[in-house]
Amino acid sequence: MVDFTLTDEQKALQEMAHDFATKEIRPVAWEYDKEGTWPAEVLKKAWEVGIMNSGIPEQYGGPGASHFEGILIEEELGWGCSGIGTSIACNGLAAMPITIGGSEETKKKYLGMLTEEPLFASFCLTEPDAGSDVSGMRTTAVRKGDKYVLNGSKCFITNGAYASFYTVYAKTDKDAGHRGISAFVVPRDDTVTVDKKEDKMGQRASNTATITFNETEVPAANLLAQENAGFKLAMTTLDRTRPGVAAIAVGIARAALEFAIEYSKERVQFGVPIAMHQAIQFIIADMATDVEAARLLTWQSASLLDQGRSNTLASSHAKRFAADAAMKAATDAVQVYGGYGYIKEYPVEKLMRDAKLMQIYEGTAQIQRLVIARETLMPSRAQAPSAK
Ligand code: COS
Repeated sequence: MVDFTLTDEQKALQEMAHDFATKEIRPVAWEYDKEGTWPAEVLKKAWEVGIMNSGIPEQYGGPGASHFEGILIEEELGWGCSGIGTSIACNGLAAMPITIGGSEETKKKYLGMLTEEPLFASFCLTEPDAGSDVSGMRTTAVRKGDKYVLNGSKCFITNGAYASFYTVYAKTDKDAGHRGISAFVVPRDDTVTVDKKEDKMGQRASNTATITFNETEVPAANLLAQENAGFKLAMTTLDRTRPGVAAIAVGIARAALEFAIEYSKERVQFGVPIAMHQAIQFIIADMATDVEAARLLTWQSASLLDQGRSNTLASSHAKRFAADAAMKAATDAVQVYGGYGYIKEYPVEKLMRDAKLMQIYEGTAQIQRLVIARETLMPSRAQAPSAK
């Protein structure tokens, strides 16, 4: 039997995350958006209540939440503010390659660091000339004795300016395309520079930086999985984290729907609240269906992971559909608000700016469609790389 009912524990977790989003995120979200303020205080509180690093296994000091529990939290964070939600969820992305490919010692050290105090880590894959085309990266890691030396720049790095360590992808064999990439844990030191903080259209509370590694040395033990297995490690990581991105998008779409419902009941035109007009009802009906459908795809993509099954296709379905649903819902919420929707004094223009990023980061809407097309036409037998 398929049952979409949450257990009492899952409901309690969802309520806790909703309560956090209501009390700690919503009251500051629009102000932080305006100023582009990194939400240090909110992040500290999120760490304290255990909704940051929720997926880190218990043996490394984390709450050990399942993937499904993780997305229940992330939908609420996205509902509160996707910029702040992205900042909270960022450690999960950086930690995932360590969880999958780190040695026991590496996991203890670096996953442990994140759970011992409110520290931040960033996932460094994208480069100025290597976005969707991961294998076009130019950052190099050269083995010298018992060390690797890294050189190169990574851009659009979430929490980059505040991270204590980075999970970095670099070429260990320049001529081997995707088979010449390796992944490393790189602690921040003086050779790591923060070159640029981006001034973004939306999700302005999240920090997005360019990070450069200048002759940065790491012990060979910081290699994740095997040498030249980094591309697959990145893909396996993204399969596991895209359900969380989809959940944040569901949260944005739900917020847009709620604002649109509320406003349509207050705003009177032609002598009745605009919610009485079929033109508005149909917009709201489509938003509501999209929220439900996006959530079900998201739940499925996370549940497959918890069952130990491949979710490459499901996570791309979820990420693509939920991101597009968030963009459409936010745009339609602006439409329901009419002229007021376009004004910063009202809440929905922020949602429209925020939603746009959901169609771009962790794999654009087009990359998701590419994965869906490939997986549908030629189902994959791709294997995740193992730990060292
Ligand atoms: N899990 C495990 N292995 C995978 C995989 C997955 N989900 N997807 C691909 N692979 C493997 C393939 O099986 C292939 O293995 P072999 O070397 O054994 O042949 C290898 O990886 C290369 O795969 P592919 O040929 O599909 O690579 P492409 O260069 O065509 O890239 C896309 C595939 C475009 C899907 C990938 O580069 C991608 O996801 N890009 C977007 C990156 C992204 O999301 N960036 C956002 C920044 S992170 S915030």
